[in-house]
Parts: sequence; C-alpha cells; structure tokens
Amino acid sequence: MFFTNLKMALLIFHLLVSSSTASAQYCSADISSHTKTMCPTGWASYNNASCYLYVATTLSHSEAEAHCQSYSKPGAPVHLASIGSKEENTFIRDANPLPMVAFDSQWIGYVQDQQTGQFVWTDGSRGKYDNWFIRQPSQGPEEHCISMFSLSGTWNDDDCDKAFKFICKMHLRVSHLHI
Ligand SMILES: [Ca+2]
Repeated sequence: MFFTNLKMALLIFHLLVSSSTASAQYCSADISSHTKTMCPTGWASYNNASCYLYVATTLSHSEAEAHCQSYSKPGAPVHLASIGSKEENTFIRDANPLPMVAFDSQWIGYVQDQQTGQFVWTDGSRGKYDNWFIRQPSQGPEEHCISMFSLSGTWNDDDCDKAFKFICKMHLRVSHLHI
C-alpha cells in the first residue's frame, strides 16, 4: 500500500514538473526576444527566429495556408513559409524530414496578386529574395501559387487548386512588437 501511494505521488510530481516546464518554454518563446526561443516539438528551428513544420498531408494552397494559421499562438503567428534569403531557402530544403522524389513539390507562402501581378508573401514579409526554377515563373493562366521543389529547393508557380504537401513557418520574434 505504501509503495502504491509512493508511486502515485511520484507520478503526480512528474506530471506537475513536466507541465510547468512546458509552459515555461512557451513563455520564453512568446514574450521576449532576449531569451532563448523555443520551437514546438517536431518543428525545425532556424536562428532562434523561426520554426518550420513539414506537413505531409496534401492540400490546395488556400487550405494549406489555413492549416498553417491554425497553429498560431499569441505572439507567434504561423503561415505558409516565407523565405527571405538564400541561407533560409537552403535551410528549409535541407531540414525537410519527409521522403522526397524528383519534382516533389511543397507549397510555400508566395502568391501572385491577381490584381497587381506582384508576388507577395502570405505572412506579410517584404523580402525580395526568390529562387525560381529555370524558365519559371511560367505564369500560366492558373499559376498564381508558388511551390518549392523538395530536392533542389527551386520554386515554381503552379495551379493553386493542386494538392501538395506544404511547409508552415512560425515567427518567434514578432511578439515584442506587440507588447
Ligand atoms: Ca510554372
């Protein structure tokens, strides 16, 4: 009886410690850019500034964007991945844990505004970096959403209704702007 109670007490203690550790991690990620930031389990971390989730489910571009947004937390918005530099593009390509085949495509958060013809990021990023595959963007009549070829990391404009795997990106350092 004593040992059963002891086991139970240890289990409760373990649960309490685990849950307080988990909240502490989210806290440091959400409220300060000065402490070490943390990505949720299963997300790849880049420069303590952003986290990426590779989703194997295939969805249209707008469904994929909505799915990514559903992971947002206060101070840590999530969208389809924006890519601001060659270094970030290479990181995203190389960190991909999903099985890859040639010309396997994944949605990223780049779309062509059909009013202006300009390419814009769904998370509002204003970077000018791009990494088009040869002869892209081909700007076919239905090609307004951008995917990344998994193996090369190059980009292609494609039909937004196609179902592709996709990459979500969580921004960790925007929270201090809203405090
Ligand atoms: Ca194309």
